[in-house]
Amino acid sequence: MDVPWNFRFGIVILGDSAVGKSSLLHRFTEGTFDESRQSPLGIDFKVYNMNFDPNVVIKLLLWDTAGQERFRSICKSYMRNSVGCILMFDVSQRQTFDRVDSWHQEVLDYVKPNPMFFLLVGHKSDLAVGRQVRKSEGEALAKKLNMLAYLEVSTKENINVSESFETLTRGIYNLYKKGKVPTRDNWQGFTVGAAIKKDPPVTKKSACCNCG
Ligand SMILES: Nc1nc2c(ncn2[C@@H]2O[C@H](COP(=O)(O)OP(=O)(O)O)[C@@H](O)[C@H]2O)c(=O)[nH]1
Ligand SMILES: [Mg+2]
Repeated sequence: MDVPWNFRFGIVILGDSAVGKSSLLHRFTEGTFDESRQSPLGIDFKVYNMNFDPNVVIKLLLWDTAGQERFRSICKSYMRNSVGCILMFDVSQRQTFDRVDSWHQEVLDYVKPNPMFFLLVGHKSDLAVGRQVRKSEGEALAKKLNMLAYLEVSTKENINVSESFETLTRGIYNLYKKGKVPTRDNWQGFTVGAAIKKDPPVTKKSACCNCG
């Protein structure tokens, strides 16, 4: 059933192959983790309705992309239709962390002039013994790249899974309320629902606050 929504955000999940992108999305939308599950090749797509504040429904269009080079060209159109990105690395594989900078730059170059807001995820935080990246390094990188936040996540142990999607969604929504997210008719990344367009409560509220 198609639930009425107030906002629609495109969210893309990126990062090197095997960092756990498909597992994270599957855990979030289906609630399960299966170590023997095969990752989909190419693109997987899920819809999730998130309830915010009273009466705000944000419809998330979630794109899972395979990290392999040969799928890059497909990924690009999904980047273009997204406003948010969960950029993931594996805390037990240093090289996936070292690649975050270039993923970030590549995405920004590609989506220009549209914005993209990032959440950095240090994944597989359950692997305490094999850890190669410290939490403080993840935090510092997210800060350096001006991302919304850094979270350490374990899909396996269900730690910070829903928090990841909520943190990114709420971050973007709050920026929208501050007027920092452009809405463009020809851009699918961030869409305001018809009811809100007619009667924008956010603008009215802030105008009222200013005069008080
Ligand atoms: N230890 C651990 N392994 C995980 C976790 N999430 C996924 N994996 C494993 O990491 C491998 C790659 O996961 P997958 O979701 O296919 O990665 P993708 O290529 O980025 O989509 C699989 O063997 C998963 O079972 C996690 O939170 N902890
Ligand atoms: Mg995958």
